[in-house]
Amino acid sequence: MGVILLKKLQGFLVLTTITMMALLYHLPDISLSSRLKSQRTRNAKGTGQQYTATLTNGSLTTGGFKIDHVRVDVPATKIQPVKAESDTVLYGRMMTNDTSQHNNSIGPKSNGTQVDSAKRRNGDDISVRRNKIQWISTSFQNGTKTTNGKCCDSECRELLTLFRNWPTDRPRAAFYYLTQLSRLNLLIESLFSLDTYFNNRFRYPVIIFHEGDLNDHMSYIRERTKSQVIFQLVHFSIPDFLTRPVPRDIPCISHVSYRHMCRFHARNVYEEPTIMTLQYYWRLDDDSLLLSNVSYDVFEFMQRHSLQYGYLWRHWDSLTCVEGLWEATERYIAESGLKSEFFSSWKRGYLYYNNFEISSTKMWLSDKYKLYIDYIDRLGGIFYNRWGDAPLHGIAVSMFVPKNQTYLFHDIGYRHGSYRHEPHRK
Ligand SMILES: Nc1nc2c(ncn2[C@@H]2O[C@H](COP(=O)(O)OP(=O)(O)O)[C@@H](O)[C@H]2O)c(=O)[nH]1
Ligand SMILES: [Mg+2]
Repeated sequence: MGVILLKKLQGFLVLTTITMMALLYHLPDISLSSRLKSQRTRNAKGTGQQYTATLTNGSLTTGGFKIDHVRVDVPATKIQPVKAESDTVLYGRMMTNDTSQHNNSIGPKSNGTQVDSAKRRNGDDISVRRNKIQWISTSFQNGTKTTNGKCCDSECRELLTLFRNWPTDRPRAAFYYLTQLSRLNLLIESLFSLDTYFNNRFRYPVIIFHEGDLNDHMSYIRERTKSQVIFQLVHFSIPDFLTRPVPRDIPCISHVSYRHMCRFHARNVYEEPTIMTLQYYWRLDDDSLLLSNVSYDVFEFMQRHSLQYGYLWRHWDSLTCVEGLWEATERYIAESGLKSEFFSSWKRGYLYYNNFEISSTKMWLSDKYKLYIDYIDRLGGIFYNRWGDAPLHGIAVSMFVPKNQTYLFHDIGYRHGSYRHEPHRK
């Protein structure tokens, strides 16, 4: 009897040891979560809760180990990673038992750490980046609007599902178009060239932004491309802060709708939940065509070489169209104390021909770009003049991206209107 009891005790001890070892095995998770400290305070008016998550040592790195749990010290809340990738990005879903919404408004902290303002709910998808916790697509279940006034609809959720199952060694990237029904045939042609020369092989999703005029044509488009297409609705309106009426005719010929398009590419696209989930994008217009085979994965190429901005051509814009833009930018630079050698060498009127643009989202989603573009936007020059997305992108890249992280894709054959780029060796 005594022997049996002793054996049982032994068995129990072995089991306990195994459990302890299993717990210890997860130690990296615990140490990771312990770096992510958060404080809970009342906001200034005392009317609500404010949560501040701080990465105490300034960075959140996966350090090569698998992360199973990151806990933000908000009551009953944890972030359940769906996937950990590269060294600084964690992509996951917030799990909480707390069903109330927290409408947070939290600015940058002195150490640069920031939490996006967002309504957080159970099941919200998030990404955690270096120094930044970003609720990328909040309130998925009930259609509540995100901070930019949009919600991640069923199409957008398809993209997130795709990325949840995405191989960890591939960048999270997509193509994007803004288009309209009147150019449907152009779009189909463009997609065909994209499939033929790149995407049948590399299989990145294609996001198509439209104003609702494609609602009845989605299946038609899907039947004509092998790429996975995500449709996203956009609404254009003159921003409320513009007090003067926007003239129809301006010295630089462009319809008001064209100026909406410019504002979309320069600003609003970076508040789109779909774009915010990406590491890289390749923008094309519906009148863009690939002309020949692209034999390598351009997104992996960008990642491997730490590139941020890829282009084909730089040229000049009419200075009439961008009147006031350079002065405004120089004022901004003086006020913000920014220093950039690249910008100093960037000539007035210079731009990237950005109907072809292969870019990391890093800078476009950053606070420094947001602050700059908001400043520019509020001046109204996008509508009163025609401060286009191309000059704005050129300025932003030269201000915020080191020149050696820009790259001319000399080996890609491309056509846009009368512009033609023949692939060539360097
Ligand atoms: N939905 C929508 N798309 C537009 C509008 N204006 C331009 N676009 C799209 O934005 C992209 C750039 O416009 P495009 O006319 O090609 O500009 P350009 O290349 O500067 O001549 C194209 O894919 C257009 O179809 C618009 O008012 N509404
Ligand atoms: Mg075009």
